Amino acid sequence: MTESTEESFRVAYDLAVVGLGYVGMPLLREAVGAGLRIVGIDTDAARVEMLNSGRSYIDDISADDIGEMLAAGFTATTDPSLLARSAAIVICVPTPLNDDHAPDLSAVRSAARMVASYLMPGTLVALESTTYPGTTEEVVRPILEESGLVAGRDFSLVYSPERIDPGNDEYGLRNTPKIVGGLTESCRDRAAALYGKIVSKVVLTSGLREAEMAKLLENTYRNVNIALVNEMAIFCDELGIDLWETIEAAATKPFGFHKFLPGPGVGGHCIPVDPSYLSHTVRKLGYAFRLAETAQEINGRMPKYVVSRLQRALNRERKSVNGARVMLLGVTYKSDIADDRETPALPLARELRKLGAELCFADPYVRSWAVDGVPVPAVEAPLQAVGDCDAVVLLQAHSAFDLKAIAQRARLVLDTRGLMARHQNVERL
Ligand code: SAJ
Repeated sequence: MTESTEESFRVAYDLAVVGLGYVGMPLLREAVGAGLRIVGIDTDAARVEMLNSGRSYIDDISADDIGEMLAAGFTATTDPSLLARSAAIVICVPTPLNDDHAPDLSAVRSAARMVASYLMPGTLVALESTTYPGTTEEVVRPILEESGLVAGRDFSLVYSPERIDPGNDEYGLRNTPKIVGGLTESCRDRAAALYGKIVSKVVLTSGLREAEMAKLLENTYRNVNIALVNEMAIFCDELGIDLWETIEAAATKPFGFHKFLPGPGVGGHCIPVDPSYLSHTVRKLGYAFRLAETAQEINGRMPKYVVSRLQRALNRERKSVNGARVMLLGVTYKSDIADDRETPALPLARELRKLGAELCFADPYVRSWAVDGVPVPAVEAPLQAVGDCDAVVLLQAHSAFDLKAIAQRARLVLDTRGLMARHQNVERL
């Protein structure tokens, strides 16, 4: 067989994705929609089984989506050997923080080792996991080159940050510009050709690090600006200034201002995590990324601040937190999604329990919830139950909540989202 025949025989897939989560699955969905031959690899056999039986565990991917993907030839597998038969491999695995709040690249490393075991000449490898500048070249590249192949010569190596916003109905993979940086220009341009089939706009950077840094800038920008309004919420309350109204007024400025709102703390696997990846890199230079670290401290302090505001509100009713029946409305990390990673509801509940509160929660996306292994009673119909509580704390304003009716029936509401009209029983952060 000629080389091209051999190559065409070897290549059964245009795209293999390693990591079938909220990033990998939308990528596969768009790829199969673009007519690409795809395969998904995951180490979690239960996830693989669910996908192959047409079920979804991703907020933004329906069972119908999975069915269409399967009908178009998609399969999920735990067998990494199929990587040897794919022209391109994209790694979409989690990059959390470890217990010391330092970057945890264990999933990236193990995915890279998996890829290296089956890496064939001519393959394009892309990392999409959010990480600190230098990861692709200094961590992933050496692992891949354990295959004996040389990056930039025998295979292409790029970084393209994932920009999936869970629950965002307006912006998805296809209509969000995709940044691509390569080890070499030819690596980059090869990836741009592939991504160009899947997304409407590809944005090229001169190198891997600029692409890695762009994502961290995006999310550190968010974290810092959320911290700004969170810190302002604390002193505006003491100054007797309505910050919510202030922000709405400032947001009328058609340029140079982007609205952020205070809240009970910053959750999710992106915003509270990504800036720490950048701080970690800067500290290698011998000094701190002060703005990012201060923002983390301010945002991390909000759950305790919410407790102090609840204490003050209960005291006005001559009640203490100790023994108070408190309902938490919304325990996920943001409204209208089921993800509860890094949710501020957890430290808040922990603190309230320490003070002796009797907790319950209501969240249409969460059937059962435990804090430090101790279940928190779930309330199916909050409207019927708020009257029996001493206080209700609105944390995530899921659309399913009838906030007006809750405000009318509750004895006391602490609204951390500024969505309820102020009333003698409704206090806003
Ligand atoms: N939050 C506030 N105030 C705000 C905005 C957010 O307290 O003004 C809180 C939320 O309640 C949540 C946390 O911050 O607990 C994160 O919220 P988020 O809206 O940033 O949502 P995420 O974490 O899903 O962030 C994703 C990110 N997407 C990617 O990393 C690809 C982020 O870059 C997006 O900008 C963000 O969605 C978005 O715009 O919704």
